[in-house]
Amino acid sequence: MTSPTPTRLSRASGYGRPAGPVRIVHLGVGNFFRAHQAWYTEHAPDAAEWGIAAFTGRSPAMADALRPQDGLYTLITRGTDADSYEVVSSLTAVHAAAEHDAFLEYLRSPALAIVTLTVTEAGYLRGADGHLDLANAGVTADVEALLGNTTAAVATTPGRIVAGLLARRAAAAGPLAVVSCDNLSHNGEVLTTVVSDFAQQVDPTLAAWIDENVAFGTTMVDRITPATTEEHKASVLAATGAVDAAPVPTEPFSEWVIQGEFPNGRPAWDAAGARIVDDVAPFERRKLALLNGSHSLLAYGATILGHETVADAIGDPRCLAWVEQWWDEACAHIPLPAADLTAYRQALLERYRNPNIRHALAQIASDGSLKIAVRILPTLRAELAEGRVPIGAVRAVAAWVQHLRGLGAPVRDVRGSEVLALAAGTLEDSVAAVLAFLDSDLVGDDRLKAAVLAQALELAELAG
Ligand code: CS2
Repeated sequence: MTSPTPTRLSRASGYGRPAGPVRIVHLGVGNFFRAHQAWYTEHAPDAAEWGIAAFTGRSPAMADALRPQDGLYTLITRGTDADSYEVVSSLTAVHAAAEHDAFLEYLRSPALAIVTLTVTEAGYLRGADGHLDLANAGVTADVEALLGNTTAAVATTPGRIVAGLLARRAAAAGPLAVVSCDNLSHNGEVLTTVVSDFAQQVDPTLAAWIDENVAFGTTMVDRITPATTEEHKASVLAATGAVDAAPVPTEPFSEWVIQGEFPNGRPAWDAAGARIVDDVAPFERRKLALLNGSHSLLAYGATILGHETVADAIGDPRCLAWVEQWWDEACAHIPLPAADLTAYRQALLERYRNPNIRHALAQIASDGSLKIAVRILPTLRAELAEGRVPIGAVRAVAAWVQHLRGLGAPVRDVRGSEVLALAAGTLEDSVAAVLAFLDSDLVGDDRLKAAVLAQALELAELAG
């Protein structure tokens, strides 16, 4: 068999479609966005009319990798039996976050219709009360910068959005939709709150303009997308002959449920499989609890047993039993028909067992300080309110306690030093400190405290 001649992926060398006009700006050009929203845009029948200008987070690495290949990249869809390769052309431009003037220029364009975000749970900079954390150093610096000059460079997500909206208002460029695609409950509401709080600090008159012109959308997003490795680059080269510095591996499954208005239009994402609904909440609850909740449980618990990937973990009957127990508890509080939930669980098991998706538990373990609250606590609270101590949920919390104390995956957390301090002292001290950190109402519940301690001890024994 002869291999194809290697060619750098670019439009000039014949790959992809012509770039569409920029009508969407995206913040957070990571692998998930490229496997999900950019892919839906690629598959919309009107894709040619919808180009995306994507901005990186703090690291410009993705812009450096994608620019020489005109924003094109290969999506590798790894099924249980076969892989497929597809060049995605929906990124018209890729910028580093520092290219703030370019961001403002897009926002000044009346053609721009949508700003979307995948900035992770940490990007919203919420304080304990759900409002913008005004004590955060990045927020303070950005507020100061915009008070001096509305076009000054800013770095936080709320700061960037507010700067963009100020530029759009000044240019009288009209309405747009701003849509969060992060794994948070009520992500649209969360974004509205932090953006409004930020705007209040720099220009209270912006609130009325936002009310009139900005539609914040709420979405449930789902596609398991591991990090790219050298093996992925090599497989693209071998299968297609393209030299791609940043291919994206993903699974065949994909889901996007969207609630909200798009006052300046949107791609026909629904024709590409997205669902437009009046109320995204039940879908969001189902996904955050069943998928992300079990992911976090495995990320802390199964790594204590020595597993490295989701597929390894779910192949261990002990971990499978933990996941099933957690799902039983969570399902009692998800307002969807039982048959739907059963089918969803079955599909999740198949997705987790896909041996060709090497989804690292250590990657999922990051930022537990934010993820546990969204994924585990709603079920924990709901069960406690009904008089039950849910052992599946308790085990997830106990595994996080042990993770912070050094068992299993290494700790990588935006609130690193704060959460590591919770783990100091005896195990009993750590359990109390972690519960107090998660929710001050939980720490007074002696039955819960005892259950978390018991599960934490059991996990430590399993570690050997
Ligand atoms: C994972 C998610 O890393 C994590 O925390 O739970 O990224 C998960 O893979 C996606 O939400 C799947 O849609």
